[in-house]
Amino acid sequence: MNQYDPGEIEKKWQKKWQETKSFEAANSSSKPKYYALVEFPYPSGEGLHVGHVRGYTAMDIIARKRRAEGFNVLYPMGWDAFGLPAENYAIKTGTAPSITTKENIEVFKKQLISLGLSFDWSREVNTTDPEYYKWTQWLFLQFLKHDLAYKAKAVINWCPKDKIGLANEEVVGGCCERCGTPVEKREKEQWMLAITKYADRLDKDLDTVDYLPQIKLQQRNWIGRSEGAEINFMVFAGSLGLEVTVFTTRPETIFGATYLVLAPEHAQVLVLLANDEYGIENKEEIQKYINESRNRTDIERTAIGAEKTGVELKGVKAINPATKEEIPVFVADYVLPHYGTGAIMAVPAHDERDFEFAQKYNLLTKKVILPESVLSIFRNAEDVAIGLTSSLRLKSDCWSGDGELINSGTFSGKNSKEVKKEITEFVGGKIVTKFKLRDWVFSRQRYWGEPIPVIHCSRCGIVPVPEKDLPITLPRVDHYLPGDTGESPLASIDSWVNVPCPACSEPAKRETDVMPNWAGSSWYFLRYTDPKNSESFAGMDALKLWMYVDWYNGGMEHTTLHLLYSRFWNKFLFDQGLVPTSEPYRKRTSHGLILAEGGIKMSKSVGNVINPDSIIKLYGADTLRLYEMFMGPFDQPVAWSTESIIGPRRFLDRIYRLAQTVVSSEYQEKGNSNSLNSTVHKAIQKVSDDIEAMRFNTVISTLMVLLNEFEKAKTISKTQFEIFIKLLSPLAPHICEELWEKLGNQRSISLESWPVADQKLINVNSLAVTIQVNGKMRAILESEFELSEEEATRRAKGMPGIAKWLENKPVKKVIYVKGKLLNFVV
Ligand code: ANZ
Ligand code: ZN
Repeated sequence: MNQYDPGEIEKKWQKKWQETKSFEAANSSSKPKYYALVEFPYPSGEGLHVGHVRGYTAMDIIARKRRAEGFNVLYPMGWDAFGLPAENYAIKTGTAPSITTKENIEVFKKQLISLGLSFDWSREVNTTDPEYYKWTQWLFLQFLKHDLAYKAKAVINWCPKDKIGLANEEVVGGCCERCGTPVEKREKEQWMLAITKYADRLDKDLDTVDYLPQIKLQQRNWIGRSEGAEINFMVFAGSLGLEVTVFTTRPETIFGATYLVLAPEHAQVLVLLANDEYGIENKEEIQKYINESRNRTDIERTAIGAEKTGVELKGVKAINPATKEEIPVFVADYVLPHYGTGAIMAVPAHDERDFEFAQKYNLLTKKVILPESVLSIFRNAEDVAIGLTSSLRLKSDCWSGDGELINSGTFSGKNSKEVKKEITEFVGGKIVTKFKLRDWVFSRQRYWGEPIPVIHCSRCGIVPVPEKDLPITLPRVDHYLPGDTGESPLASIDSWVNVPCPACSEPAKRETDVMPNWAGSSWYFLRYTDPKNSESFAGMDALKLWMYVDWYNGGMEHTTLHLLYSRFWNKFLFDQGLVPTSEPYRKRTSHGLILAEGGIKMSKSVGNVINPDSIIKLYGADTLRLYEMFMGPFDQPVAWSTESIIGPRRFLDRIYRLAQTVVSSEYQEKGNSNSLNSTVHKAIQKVSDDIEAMRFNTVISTLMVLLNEFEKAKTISKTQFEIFIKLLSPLAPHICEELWEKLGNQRSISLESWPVADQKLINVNSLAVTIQVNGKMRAILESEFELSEEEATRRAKGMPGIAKWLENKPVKKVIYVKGKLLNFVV
């Protein structure tokens, strides 16, 4: 053996894996299946990013470990290739996006292969391939058929630079997520997908999946379930009356509702302005205000502390249904049109925003809830009532918590939490659930996307393209720039646009909008199960075999976009009987971002982007993989440090050197110490556990410690060294294959089974108590001395691996065999 030469070794094994189809998933197998998924990349002109490498390597480690554990593993890869960069490049250079996309994919694929990622390349998918987007179009037609796709005038976020409508999720801090230009509002006809119809289940079913807590929380907040009440207020304008329905989560505060607010966009505001009979006295002022508020973002409008503005509707009064008192009515843009009912009852004493507004416009603030803390002060007072009234006048701040109701008629004295339903009924309202989630703007007036497969006929209206005519492919165009009025470049291709109506054969026109770049990724995980199927998007047998995805790792930035969208598509397809599971992903994790040196963002303009190719060339792919897994906790952002890469490289050099001694000496299986064996088996346990928990940095440090022990030991056995190589192989697969072969093994290490820790060996040097729950071994408790029953019980209960088995289950009995075994009977 000579020097460690990753360049040579890595190419050799990549070729072998490819030739022997080492990582192809079997469509029929006696092994249990395991579906490991990572987000497929957009093949940009910049090539692979070191951030991709982090997530892909992590799942590669899991996938390789699962294969070794005896699973039939699906770990696929593909291209999410529709999108703006290729189109913007086409606008600049005239090169068709299909051409640049193809070139970029070639580069990306070469890069991924050079990393030794164990993808099943036989299942590669490409969202821009007509054979793929045929099914994206077909799926759209299913939504259309079930009234979940519709066209509507929508005020959308409009990026004046990209000339594109943006979904709410694509607006970051009031600016276009892509180019940073401040977003404007525009009213446009858009295709929408009715994701709100699934809001309830998208929220509730989070209970059934294993996502990181912060991922669940973000989705829950985005969906924004809110339990409250709808209550009608009579409104009198001139001699006429009408009803305004408000949504409130605090119906119990209604006795303190001192004015009513309608969003400027509220339909009834338009009615009031349109008809002179309502006798609005300040129409012009109101109209001016409505126009001004149009360009303020939702966040600017609603943030606590943001300047509140509004205009009173002069000549209009509402009646508070609880107090029967007259209250004024305002339009104010801190009330949003698309949430609740777009109208609120304002309770300035108990709602911060109402309080700010009431202060500014000098409106009545009436307390109806007394916090428990204040209450206790007055409990002992002689005359509680007098005390309360004076305290109310003194205290001017706003209490948004619960407490005892006051000034609330017969409800006074009751606990605010307990009367929501009663008060709602008292004023004739009803209990309702609302969601913040909005329907998904599903069209773009651009070129490089899936054409929406419908035809507009002046007689028949919107006619779906017959399924046999799919795919509707993108025509060649000469100009990629959208029109200034915002229509797609497709609109100018007469030969493509003009078609006979599929229903009546009269001249009709194709829809020229295309789908957003979130379409293809909403179902790609389904296509991987059966990527070549030409009869359907995926066959039920393949879907039943592979779904659902066992583990999905991806970026935190996709939590409220792709992750939510794809759950929605999957649920819809489940309802149609087209997929076997209601949720697509059983487990979801996220990796932290990789930042440039110094902790700033990597960006081309700053010139601090690290190209994985150059690292591979200098140090090897195994080193890059190890480095990225070693940088820091997997879920945390970390800064790149080229200086630190040398550490993992030296580690591999040392392993390579040690292998030489192992290979050249006569192995003495019996000649090595028990203590070294114990260290090896502890490492098996630790590495196995840490890989499952994605603690890759400690996986590597454990292996580093083990290597130190090996180097110190006079003799190590071949078996011990082989275990070490097996443990390292998911992380640094090339060097491990090479050494495995050098040790005289015929079969690829990727076909070997995962080492199992011998619990007896783990416990040699330290005292160890086996912890059981109902007689089943659940953990090993190590200690430096013999534990008393009490101490052992206390420590065991504190172990996460045990706590989860005892959760909500009273312990009936504890059986303790001193220093050996502790069994909880539950
Ligand atoms: C009266 C009230 C009294 C309220 C009180 C709060 C506190 P969440 O929890 O986010 O659902 N609201 C309702 N519709 C609104 C809209 N379209 N735009 C802005 N605000 C709106 O919030 C529900 C509460 O937000 C509702 O309950 C309403 O104010 C306000 F002490 O009604 B509340
Ligand atoms: Zn027709």
